[in-house]
Amino acid sequence: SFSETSQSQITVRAPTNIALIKYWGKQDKYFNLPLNSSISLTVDITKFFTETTINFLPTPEIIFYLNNKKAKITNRIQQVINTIKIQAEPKLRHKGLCIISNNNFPTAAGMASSASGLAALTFALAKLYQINLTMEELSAIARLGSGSASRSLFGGLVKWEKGEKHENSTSKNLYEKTYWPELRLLVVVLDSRKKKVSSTDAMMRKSDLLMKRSCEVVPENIKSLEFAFMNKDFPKLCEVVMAESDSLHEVINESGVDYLNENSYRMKAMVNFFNMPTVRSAYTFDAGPNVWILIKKSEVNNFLSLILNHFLIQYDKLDLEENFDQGRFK
Ligand code: 2P0
Repeated sequence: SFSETSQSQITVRAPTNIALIKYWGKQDKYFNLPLNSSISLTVDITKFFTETTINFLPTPEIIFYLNNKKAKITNRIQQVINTIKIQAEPKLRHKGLCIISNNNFPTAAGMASSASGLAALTFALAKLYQINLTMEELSAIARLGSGSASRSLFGGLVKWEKGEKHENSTSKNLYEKTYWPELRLLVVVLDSRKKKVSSTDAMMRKSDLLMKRSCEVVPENIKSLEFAFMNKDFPKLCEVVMAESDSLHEVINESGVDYLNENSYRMKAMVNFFNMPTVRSAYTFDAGPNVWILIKKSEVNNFLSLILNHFLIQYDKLDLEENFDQGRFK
């Protein structure tokens, strides 16, 4: 969604997305081409989004504020700006930019802030410089900024085809969100701090397991997920989603990084418990400890009761221990 207040200012909101089939590993670093295709669900734009406002400046500098703090223009952001600017009218190319970007959720904590951020930036720049590109073309440019951003330009279930060059590594919508209206995504924020190892760095660690994942495991999982979606087979969908998340974290762990924390493992155990005897939810983790739960609307309250009870009991215990430490019960 976007609003234009004048020709020299634009405000855009882009939602985040959560990968069910994960992007991990690059075939080309400069163009940010992935090792494998990926599939995601775009999150409701009113819930988790980046809002970006861009103004032209009379002088040629670029000023960037991220979450109310002055931030660095990374090479990747610069690449997005350059790719769009070069297609603009010459009179606009010499102007500077003031970019103000805010996330309404934790930044760089494995909640896909780069996805919504770079999608918003790409769309806003294209509007500001008045260049006419299809959404697929825009998704290729957003990809230069951050791989997962390529998917955030679309709603519903979105597939990013890995492609083999800049022009055909693009995303497209597979199903609108109205196709399966019972689907819900819950997020449990277990740690909102910025992660220690960025996914961009972690995914550069090549291994046999990563190659096996991208060549064999992912293509099979994509087939199963598309089949489950076509048949609206929820248990099957959940099984693929959990297998995908486990496969990703197996590769990540092998490279010496573990993004999950103790509570992430507790959440996995709770989903497994909830899924007995029939599968009715799925966990999925990105490059962070926070868990996303795929579930049907009718089951949301049942699941929330389970986790609230569990964490309340944990919390009670902690509280007692703290009070003991402080000698209050002596
Ligand atoms: C995904 N992730 O498909 C996967 C799953 C994390 C785990 O895309 O280097 O920030 O900017 O292209 O998009 C996170 O990686 O990486 C990511 P870059 P990005 O959503």
